[in-house]
Amino acid sequence: TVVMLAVAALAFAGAVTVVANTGATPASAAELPAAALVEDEGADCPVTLPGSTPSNAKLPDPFTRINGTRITAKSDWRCRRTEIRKLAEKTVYGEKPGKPTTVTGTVSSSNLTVNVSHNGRSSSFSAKVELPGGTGPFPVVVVLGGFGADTATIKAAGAAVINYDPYAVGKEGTPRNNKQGAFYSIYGATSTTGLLAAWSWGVSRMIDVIETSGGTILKADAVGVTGCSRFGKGAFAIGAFDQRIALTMPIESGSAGAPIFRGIPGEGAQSLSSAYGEQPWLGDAFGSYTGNPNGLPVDTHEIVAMVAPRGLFIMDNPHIANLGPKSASVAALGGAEVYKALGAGANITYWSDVTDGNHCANRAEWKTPLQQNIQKFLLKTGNAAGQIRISGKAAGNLAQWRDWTTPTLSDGPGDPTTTTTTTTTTTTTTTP
Ligand code: MCU
Repeated sequence: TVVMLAVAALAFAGAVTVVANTGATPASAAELPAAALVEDEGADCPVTLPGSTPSNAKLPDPFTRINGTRITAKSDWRCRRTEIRKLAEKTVYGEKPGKPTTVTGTVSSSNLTVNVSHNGRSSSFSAKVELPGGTGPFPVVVVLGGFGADTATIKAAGAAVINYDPYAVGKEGTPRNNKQGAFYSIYGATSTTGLLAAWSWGVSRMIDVIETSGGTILKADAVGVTGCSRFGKGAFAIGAFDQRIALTMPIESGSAGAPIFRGIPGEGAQSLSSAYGEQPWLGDAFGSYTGNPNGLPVDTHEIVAMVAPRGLFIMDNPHIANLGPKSASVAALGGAEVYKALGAGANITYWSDVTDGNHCANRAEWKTPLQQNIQKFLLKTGNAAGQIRISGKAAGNLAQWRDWTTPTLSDGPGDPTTTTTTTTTTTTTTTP
């Protein structure tokens, strides 16, 4: 079934653009794409990064490979996504290393511990666990920081909460050449990887522990992540960089979060140099792009696309231009094109249609979509379609930002570079 409602784009300020997403709506919850079983499904994809990329004032085409060819099949997305991941690591976030040699830990009804060792170095961190009512094992939402996320609604919906202190893994307030925290104890204080990728690595290691914990308390295949503001930047990167995460829910993330880098200067959001300089959230390599976002080979619509086809619920505040809500809406609309091409248009929600202008306020408007997203992607009891609800106060226009079209991707085998399956059947008939 394809749901296609008309776009009500009203021209006066304060209008809300509501789009019922157009991707094929799965007929039943059983057809929903599950989160992947591994952190990176494209780990084996060969990627040769270009030495340089031409300047581009528009958003890079998510469907065009580094070698200039366009993907034609849904199955081609796996390795195209890996290209985007590698480009994003190289220019935006810094490298997020895979699973270390040893990861051990424990899960109890009140606490989760992680011990990591790699190349002769080791580190540990822990996080408080809160269970909802009822009997486990429970889906779980990793909540970064202590504010902005509606943990009461999350628990009422039936999911557990892990209170993750990202600073234990990547501290703020340190200079770039002396980064601290459990990540940097392993990879070094001069690692060029930024805090968002380090926080991301921390969540991946918590999922490693949940996977090996016996599965009686928390479910490793029903993990969500959320956080507001700087922790919204974190939630966004965390969901993009681990395909085991079933539901990604950044809130009011601002510059270095959802907003397209290319739109930030024009919108008057927190400048790229301010966000880069305030904390080492982004990788050190981003320093070359703060005055030249057009030089980036990726933009955040492709970070949205890295989450596809998994559940994504981006919450934003249209009342604070410093957060770049227009630019965030463009990222959502651009990334939604990849969701649609994958037949998962109903799995993304962008919602900036809210009244309270306070940053990280607890908002009545988000309670129902929050519950619906938890039911759909974590509990697997619901199947509500995603929604694009962009406040007319901060509505970006994707058409202005792209010069590419969205392909119809086939369900069949992809290009030979990504799929090589040859079946030869020989039938021998012997006549007696
Ligand atoms: C929106 O996130 C950040 C913002 O980028 C910073 O400039 C400001 O200092 O803090 C915001 C935040 O995390 O607020 C809680």
